[in-house]
Amino acid sequence: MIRNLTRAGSLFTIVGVLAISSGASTPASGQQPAQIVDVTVERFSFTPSEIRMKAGTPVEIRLRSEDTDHGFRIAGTEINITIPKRGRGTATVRFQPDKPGRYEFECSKLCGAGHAFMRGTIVAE
Ligand SMILES: [Cu+2]
Repeated sequence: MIRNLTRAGSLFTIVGVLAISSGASTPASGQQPAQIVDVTVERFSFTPSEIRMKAGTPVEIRLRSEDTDHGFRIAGTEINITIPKRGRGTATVRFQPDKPGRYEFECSKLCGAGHAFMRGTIVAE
């Protein structure tokens, strides 16, 4: 499998879904470089399930499924995207909370018996 990713994070190749949504994020031009976090998604977990970041600095969360379609929803925000099934690419979310706090996320697509346990936390410090 060919991957074409730059370390800087400003350029990346995505096969599949690109979703950018955050109440706090700025327009595409003049964005701060984001902290990149790769998350593996599978029945019934997100790995890592805890993401640590600095408030005010954007984080770019790249979600890749190891099995079926999943969802990624951050409670209290408008972020809610579908993660395509294995082999269909990566879903990317940019998130930039202004204030320190804990932001809970969960799978938003019914994926089986353990669906309700697919949760995690973003800790903005
Ligand atoms: Cu699910």
